[in-house]
Amino acid sequence: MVEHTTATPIAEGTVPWPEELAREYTERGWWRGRSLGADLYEVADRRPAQVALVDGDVRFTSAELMARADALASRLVDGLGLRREDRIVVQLPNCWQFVVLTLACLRAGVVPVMALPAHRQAELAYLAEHSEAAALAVPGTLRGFDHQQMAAELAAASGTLRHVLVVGDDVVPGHSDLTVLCAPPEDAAAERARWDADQPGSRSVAVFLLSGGTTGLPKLIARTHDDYSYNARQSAAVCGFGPGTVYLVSLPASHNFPLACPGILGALLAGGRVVTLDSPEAERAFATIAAEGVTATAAVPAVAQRWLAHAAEAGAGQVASLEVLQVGGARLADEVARRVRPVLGATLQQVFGMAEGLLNYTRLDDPEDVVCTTQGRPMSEGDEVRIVDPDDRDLPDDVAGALLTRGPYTPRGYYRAPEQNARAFTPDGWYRSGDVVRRRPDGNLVVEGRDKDMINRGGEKISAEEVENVVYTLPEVAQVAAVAMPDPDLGERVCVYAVLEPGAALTLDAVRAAFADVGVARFKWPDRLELVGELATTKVGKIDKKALREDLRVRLAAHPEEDD
Ligand code: OOB
Repeated sequence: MVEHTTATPIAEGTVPWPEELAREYTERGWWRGRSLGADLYEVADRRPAQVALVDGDVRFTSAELMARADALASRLVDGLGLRREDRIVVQLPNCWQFVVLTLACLRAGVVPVMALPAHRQAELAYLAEHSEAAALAVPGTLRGFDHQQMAAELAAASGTLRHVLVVGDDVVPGHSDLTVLCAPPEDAAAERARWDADQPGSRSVAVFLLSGGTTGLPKLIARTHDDYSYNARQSAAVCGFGPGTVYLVSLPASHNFPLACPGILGALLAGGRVVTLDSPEAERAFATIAAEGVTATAAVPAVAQRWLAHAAEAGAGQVASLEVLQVGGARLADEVARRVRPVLGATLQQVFGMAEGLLNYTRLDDPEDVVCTTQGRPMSEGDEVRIVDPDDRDLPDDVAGALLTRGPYTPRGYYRAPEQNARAFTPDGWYRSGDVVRRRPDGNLVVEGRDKDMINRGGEKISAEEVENVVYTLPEVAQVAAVAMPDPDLGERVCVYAVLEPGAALTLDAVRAAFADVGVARFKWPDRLELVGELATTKVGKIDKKALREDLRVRLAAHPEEDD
């Protein structure tokens, strides 16, 4: 049995906005100075009988949803002993329990750490440790993988994890059944009064999001009640969400895009309805859109392409209710963008966003040219954007450069990461996004590429360094570099270049086995291995990834069949 340590207060690891800006953001009404739970109740009180959440046969009105959230908040605190600011790593598929748990955390001031269902031991152990999490929420078994067993092992090895919450049929003794904990309260008014009287502060952390990742391990982004509420509300305004909105969440719900851009929170804060689905697979998504009259949803480009292909084959009759298709997370090709309206009959909205904050949207009434060839413009008057050259000098319109940003929903630093913060943020608080963009004279941004060492595999962000660290665990390997490999479906995949030790041999399967052993999410596993005698370097002796990508382009043209 591991001894449990007391978690560090969150405030010690966060970088707050300067006070004068916080005041300005509040005066301008961007920050409301209250908890997200209060915002949600304000809306729910106006339409308590409105159906707010749908998951298959499960339907909750907004009053029922909030009551369950309050009841769960009390059970987490009274039953499990969680306290304000305790962290809970949430690894759940899209399901109603995810929504109830998230809202319960917002009410009680327990902070969810938004992990992905694809994560495995390596990522979850790190997230639990870095956040000093007291609890972990998992599905029982998902896509043939026993998450409950993994969670039990993680808890046994952790110095902080005291509880495993499970959504599933066979909850093992010692774990808590989250579905049971989500039961309606006996006295909804009393539960509500309790949490109304005891709300988390508006500047306290509402959720921890995961960074897209350029370092060895993902960084945590502390989003406050003030800033995340604004993130969701302003997104909802830009996307025209209202009480008639039926929002389908089929991308992983813990990702910022479907969670709050406007996503689940934006739909609820607009008085609309959320429909959960645990996969964006075209046939099921279309059937759900038809059954529930979905009006808006979010997709990554790879999913949008599959939906277009499905509609081209099966027709778009099932998606007749769909008004807005948001696409973001990775660059959408202009040619694909142009097909969205003719094929699906919905308005395309491009979304260029980041868990770190800044959100750019094309507007629903933008001309076709803007919607199909740009990634939109910042959603808030408070967003500051600079496009700079390598010496941080501002560039004129139409010239591509590095995007820096600050604003009312872009935090000033990662959680407990002073070294990374020194690199990723300027001393005056600008976040270096690592994206290379060009601003058109009309203000819209076009994403031209990036200068960060990340691979964007169909919207899933993979840190090259993290991949390299796993490959380096292999004794056969002397030197390694992970680079993005172009892919028609996913946009990019992972290619690993390796120099082996003298006399050693290595196959792609052996490399992937190492990823399985370490317990790394499958989307990070290399798709291709290139064995070379040496790795090209730059003048200063760093591995020249640009040269490797060019080399890969030539190799792919010559031997495409080696692709796994
Ligand atoms: C979204 O958030 P993250 O944190 O997973 O990834 C952010 C990065 C951006 O810095 C950029 O490199 C890339 O993902 N990205 C795009 C893009 N949207 C995101 N690159 C090109 N075109 C786009 N439309 O991915 C995210 C967060 C909120 C809303 C939407 C996406």
